[in-house]
Amino acid sequence: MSNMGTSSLCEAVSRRDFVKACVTAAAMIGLPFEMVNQVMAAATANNNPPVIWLHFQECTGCSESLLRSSHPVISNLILDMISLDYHETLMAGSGAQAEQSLHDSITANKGKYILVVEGAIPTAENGIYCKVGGKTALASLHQAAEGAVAILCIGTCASYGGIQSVSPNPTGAVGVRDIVKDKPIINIPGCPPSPYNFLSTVLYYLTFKRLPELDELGRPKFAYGRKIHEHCERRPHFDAGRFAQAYGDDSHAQGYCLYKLGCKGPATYANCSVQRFNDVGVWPVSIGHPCIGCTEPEILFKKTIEEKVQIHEPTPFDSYAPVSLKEKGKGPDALTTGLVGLAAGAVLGAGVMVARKLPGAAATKEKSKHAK
Ligand code: FSX
Ligand code: SF4
Ligand code: F3S
Repeated sequence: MSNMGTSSLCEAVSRRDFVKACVTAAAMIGLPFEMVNQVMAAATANNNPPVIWLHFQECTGCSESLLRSSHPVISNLILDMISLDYHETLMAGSGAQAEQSLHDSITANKGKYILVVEGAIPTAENGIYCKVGGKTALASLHQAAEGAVAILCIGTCASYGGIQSVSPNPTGAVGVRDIVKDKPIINIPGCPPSPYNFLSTVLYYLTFKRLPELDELGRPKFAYGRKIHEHCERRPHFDAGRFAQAYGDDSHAQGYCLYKLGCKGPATYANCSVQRFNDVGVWPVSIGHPCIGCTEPEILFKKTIEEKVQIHEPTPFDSYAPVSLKEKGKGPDALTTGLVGLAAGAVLGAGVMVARKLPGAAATKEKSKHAK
């Protein structure tokens, strides 16, 4: 379906953009610059691992943000590096034809394919709350997991159950790790997750032929090893005790810390404050909304937006960059705060900066090449 190979990869993504995306991914993984060539070689090796991608209880936002985005570099790279044999949202086939395709892919690639799961799995009443082709999600997962070399859970739903698993959880929704116990599982949480976290994980696997180091929640440490609070552009306000008190008031307009509005940044492990989203360098906190902890199974939808999280490290880092304060208004304005964050983001986010300049139409055009 998507074995386009090196030449077509270069057609889909300019050499310059390809190199920048690989440099960004390599930096995210924490590799030295000298290893970028190795990452690029792996990305163009034309050794695409077969991938079966299943959808269960979810909103499809994970696929949407990854593939139908204005960052064609990421979507093209991902689709060209893997051989996407089955994906219910992207494939043109349906009904019995799609079922046959899934069966054939599992049989032909037994023991070789990567299973990507998007969405939670309902377990109540033998899983009757989510069926595809007359088969429960539970049965489909068991069947597809059996021949997989590894399972990649994209999104918080597949990783931990997500919004479906919130009490009273009528369908008994859980994440993959609660059902499959005998396969390596990598969780890429976020609702939806950063496309770069998915891209970097795939690149890591292709480059080193092994899985990245994971934390106790099964997340790649390179992407989820730090709290977003550590690199937040509003952190100087937090350290100085300047907090937004209400949405839209002066303290909010000044760009003050959102902790008192319920920001979960001090307890949320993710790289949003560095990697950022949407090709325009924004993330929830930069546009004035508290982080809701969407990568954390015990926070997302389980704590209300205004609920405050415990702070374990209130002391500021000695190395934290100073921000000069304006006398009037007793603090930097929102633009200054944003620029500080953008400067930090630019270090690791060069690829995002490049990607946002690319025409969005290319992604949609390219996608049709990959669908059956
Ligand atoms: Fe869940 Fe993904 Fe949230 Fe939606 O498919 S992680 S509800 S953004 O999209 O699974
Ligand atoms: Fe940023 Fe939230 Fe931490 Fe405040 S509490 S510094 S807004 S992450
Ligand atoms: Fe999610 Fe918080 Fe990042 S809500 S997108 S982890 S800023």
